[in-house]
Amino acid sequence: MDDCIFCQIVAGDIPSRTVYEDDDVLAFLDANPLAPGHTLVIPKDHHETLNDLPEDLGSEVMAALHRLTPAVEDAVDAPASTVAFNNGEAAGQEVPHVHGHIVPRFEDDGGRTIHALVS
Ligand code: D5M
Repeated sequence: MDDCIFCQIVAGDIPSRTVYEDDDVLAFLDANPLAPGHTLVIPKDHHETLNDLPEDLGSEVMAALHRLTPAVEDAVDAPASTVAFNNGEAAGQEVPHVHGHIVPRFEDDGGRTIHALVS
């Protein structure tokens, strides 16, 4: 999709800070982080929401989230993280290309980050 910002990142037309990449999945740092290490995990192919995502590709995204979540936590010394998808515009999804958020969480963050993610 030419006008999709995440497709442009996949194509290398917009810079991003890559965290992980394989044939099907890309992970990069969020440009507007809710916490240090806030990472987005996307399928390289364009699908707007989880509802549109083929099951096998959803499994690839989930496998990447599973591997990356502890690595991101370790990288920023976070004891926990919020892992979530805003799925559809009414749910707060601003970029219409499926993406999972890994938001590192800290003992003293007061739960603010999850409220921002779902607002
Ligand atoms: O989250 C969309 C997220 O995408 C939001 O946290 C900012 C992030 N974003 C937007 N543009 C970029 C670029 N160019 N690089 C990295 N991150 C970006 P949503 O769940 O759709 O509200």
